[in-house]
Amino acid sequence: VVALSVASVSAMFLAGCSSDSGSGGGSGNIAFIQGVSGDEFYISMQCGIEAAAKDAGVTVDTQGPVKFDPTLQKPIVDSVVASRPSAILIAPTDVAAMQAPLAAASKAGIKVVLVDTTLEDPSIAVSSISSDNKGGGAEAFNAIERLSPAGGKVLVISTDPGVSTADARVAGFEEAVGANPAFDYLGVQYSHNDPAEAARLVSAALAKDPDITGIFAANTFAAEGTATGVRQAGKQDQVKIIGFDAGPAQVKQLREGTVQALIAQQPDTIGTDGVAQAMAAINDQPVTAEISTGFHVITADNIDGEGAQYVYKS
Ligand code: T6T
Repeated sequence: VVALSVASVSAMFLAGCSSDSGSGGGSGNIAFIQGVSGDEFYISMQCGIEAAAKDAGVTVDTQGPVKFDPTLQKPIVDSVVASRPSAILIAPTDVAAMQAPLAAASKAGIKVVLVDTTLEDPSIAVSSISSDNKGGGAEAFNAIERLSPAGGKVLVISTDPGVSTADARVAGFEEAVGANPAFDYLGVQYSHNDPAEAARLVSAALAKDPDITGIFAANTFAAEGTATGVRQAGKQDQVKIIGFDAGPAQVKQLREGTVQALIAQQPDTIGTDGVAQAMAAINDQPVTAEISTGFHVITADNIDGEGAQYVYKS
């Protein structure tokens, strides 16, 4: 067993993971490739992965591109594949662009486990683990419906097309909003995972349609920027915001009352499940092709109770 790399030890320390699990004395090494580095969702997932890897007695090395961008993630995959780990846990940044690099990993005999996002053809992976993204998107609309039963104009701020998770959340929202004629759906706009761009899009949307009643923001960065845009327009009492994810800054916006609900994922569970599937594949044991880890709704009413456990680590 190769010693735990300095990079992953310091990352574990920085991430503030609480892990006192023991070593199971297994063999193998796992590479975790994040969708983007510095994102609390993937930091929390890294905590789950490192704890589970420690239990299994295998090493883990974590890397991520500085932007959620396949042109930056592909070279990381290529160099990791060249280093021949036993398994790669990865959140592909694009359903199409990451297909060939990961097919090459699988062809090289590396067990690929998709964590969070997926591919156009996930059959190259031994297992795919994600939240119920479509269900979470539908729940976001249900929350807006409960907060504004009279209906009105609603907008979606997403990241980029081709990100499977965000696309599924948008699809779930669109299906739900389409079933309620009291709502006027203004469509989806893409913020490229940049909070400043999300804030700009929201400002422009509110200038065009000053009577927007609800906005669904499909991930952390979209949600942070959406809240900023609404606050800058002074419309926080009028516009209900539902954000996907539960990073600390998002929770602050929830507590301040700018955001009404967060659809939280369980990134640590996705990570531990990912390691379990990788270990099963490495040891020629049965794997589960698809695992859903659901979602949880956090509001001001439960953030100090059962909602608190779903807040991401930073
Ligand atoms: O929403 C998560 C993740 O599920 C998605 O695939 C990309 O964005 C996040 O990492 C949040 O920033």
